[in-house]
Amino acid sequence: MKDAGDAAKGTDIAYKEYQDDFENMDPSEERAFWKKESMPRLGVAPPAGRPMWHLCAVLTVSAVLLLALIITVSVSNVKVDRKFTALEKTVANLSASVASITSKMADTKHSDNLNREINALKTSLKNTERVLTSVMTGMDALEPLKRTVSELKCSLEKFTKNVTAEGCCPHDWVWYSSTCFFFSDEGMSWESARDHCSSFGASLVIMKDDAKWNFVAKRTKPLYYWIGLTDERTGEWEWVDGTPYYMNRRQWKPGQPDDWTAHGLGGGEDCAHLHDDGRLNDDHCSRQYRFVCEKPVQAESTSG
Ligand code: MBG
Ligand code: CA
Repeated sequence: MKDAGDAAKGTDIAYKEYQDDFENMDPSEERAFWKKESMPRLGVAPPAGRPMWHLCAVLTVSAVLLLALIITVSVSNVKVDRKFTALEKTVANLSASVASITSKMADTKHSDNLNREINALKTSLKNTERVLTSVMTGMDALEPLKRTVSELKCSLEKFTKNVTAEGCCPHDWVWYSSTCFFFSDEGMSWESARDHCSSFGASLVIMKDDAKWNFVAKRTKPLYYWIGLTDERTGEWEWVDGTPYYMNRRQWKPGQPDDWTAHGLGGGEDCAHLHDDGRLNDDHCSRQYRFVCEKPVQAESTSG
């Protein structure tokens, strides 16, 4: 790019002259135009003082850059195309599995559990199709596509072999970035929520980056959910894994945290929850709010 920039800067005049020359040129001389200036040009005198080599250099550099650009775009398109084709094959295979399971199930007695699994698979497939279509219009769609396909794979694995495969999340948990998330429907105090997450081998969610925050908040809005952030232990805000929280006002509702005491519940407000817009408020830890747990994806056997 630097070379092209420098060359272009130095050839503004030459370029203008080229245009003038082109306008006045005899059409039969078009071929001669591409010859080096030093070469004898039959029938026509070389235009005095016109640096044709300069123009040729610019054109050559431009052509090389354009060629490089075309090659780069083509190569990346081929790569993306291959990935799409692979994804499409995966989805087709999964579709076939679902169809076979569904037809087998038609012969046997349906348990509620199996029916739920089948419906989950069907929904996942529909979502995958939708995401595949949207992939064609934007690369941002790749992350949800990856998630949907791997959730689908996990559901099938669990359904056919009755195990939670490695890299899969338990039923009703959501996979994101090598982590499984649980969004409760039930409300409870912050301490009970923390213990509940522990009983799943998980913890209340810890959100140290924006991507994770956005992922979680997208699913909690506009309801209140406890997260793994408290100042109950030391008076300083800290995550449930004991790491300090660095105050970022943009993550809190205006005027929060305020350790409000006028609620009449005793003490102030020591536990943080996601508010209706995905920002935080500190509240009395005894409030009965929903909660978000997280744990890393891992191999795990299911019973029954
Ligand atoms: C409430 C918060 C509460 C406390 C109070 C102070 C309207 O929001 O939920 O925690 O901060 O405001 O007035
Ligand atoms: Ca508050």
